[in-house]
Amino acid sequence: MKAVRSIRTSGLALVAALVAGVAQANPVTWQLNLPPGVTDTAREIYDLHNLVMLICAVIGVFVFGAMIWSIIHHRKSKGAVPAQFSHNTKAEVIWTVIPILILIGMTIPATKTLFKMYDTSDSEMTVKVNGIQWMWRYEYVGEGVQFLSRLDRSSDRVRTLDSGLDPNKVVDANGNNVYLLNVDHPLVLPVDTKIRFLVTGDDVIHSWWVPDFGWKQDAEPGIVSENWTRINKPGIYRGQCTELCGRDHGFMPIVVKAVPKAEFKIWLAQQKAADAAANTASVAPATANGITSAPATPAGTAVAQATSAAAQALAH
Ligand SMILES: [Cu+2]
Repeated sequence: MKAVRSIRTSGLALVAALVAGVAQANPVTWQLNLPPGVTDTAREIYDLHNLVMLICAVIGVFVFGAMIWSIIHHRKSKGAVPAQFSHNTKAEVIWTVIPILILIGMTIPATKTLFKMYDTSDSEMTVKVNGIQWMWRYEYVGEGVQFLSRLDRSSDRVRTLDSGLDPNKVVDANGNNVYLLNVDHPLVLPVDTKIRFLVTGDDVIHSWWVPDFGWKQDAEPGIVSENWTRINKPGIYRGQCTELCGRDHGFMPIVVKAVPKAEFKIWLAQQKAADAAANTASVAPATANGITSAPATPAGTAVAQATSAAAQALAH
């Protein structure tokens, strides 16, 4: 009885995990299916996968069903005698034509999705992604904003050889383990915006992959590859470099923070102001005693000004 109850409990836990897998954007323990993702592309791939899986399952049931039925009903002990013919043109035409039709049937929706995935026209903004051993550089093309995104310090300290620190203790505010998952500067993107990506590499081949977006793109030195995404809901989406790119390949995670459009505008303005303030500070002439003569615009003030300007622009 106890065993039955424990089986039932673990069964329920598995079902709960599977349902959670459908509802949650990021991978969960015991997730068996693809993530449905947060972009139309990802959703289409998910639906295609389910469709093809269903077709495969029906074919599997039919083929194995016919086989098992034949084995049982036409066995030697029942007096079955095998047919002696070696060729049957009609049968061969049927079992060649039917699979071809099934394959063509699957190709049509798959090709439609592929065409859509490669169509970067009418993009509203462009982000350049540059893979570097072992971090990412993101540039908001035309905005003058760019930064490096690398493994966060808490994971970096733990992963250092002989650190003696416990990876299980790298947790976020909710107690979830985020070892090797967080970065210092996530890529911030607006939702409901067609974003074009230009992906390239600085040194060796890397690959930029966020499963919830539904695609991955190799980042190759000397080649700029295009891709695009339109994120449907705000959230934190994680990914990894998926090309074995050297010693620290496993230590260059990707974090995308998708925010509402208005919030993104404010964030971008803050970045510009902070960059401008940093530039002003760095070019300010120094006096003989090493103290800057003209105080640079304090970064905080510049950020506040830009934020209120952006907020005003949004209010109109
Ligand atoms: Cu890499």
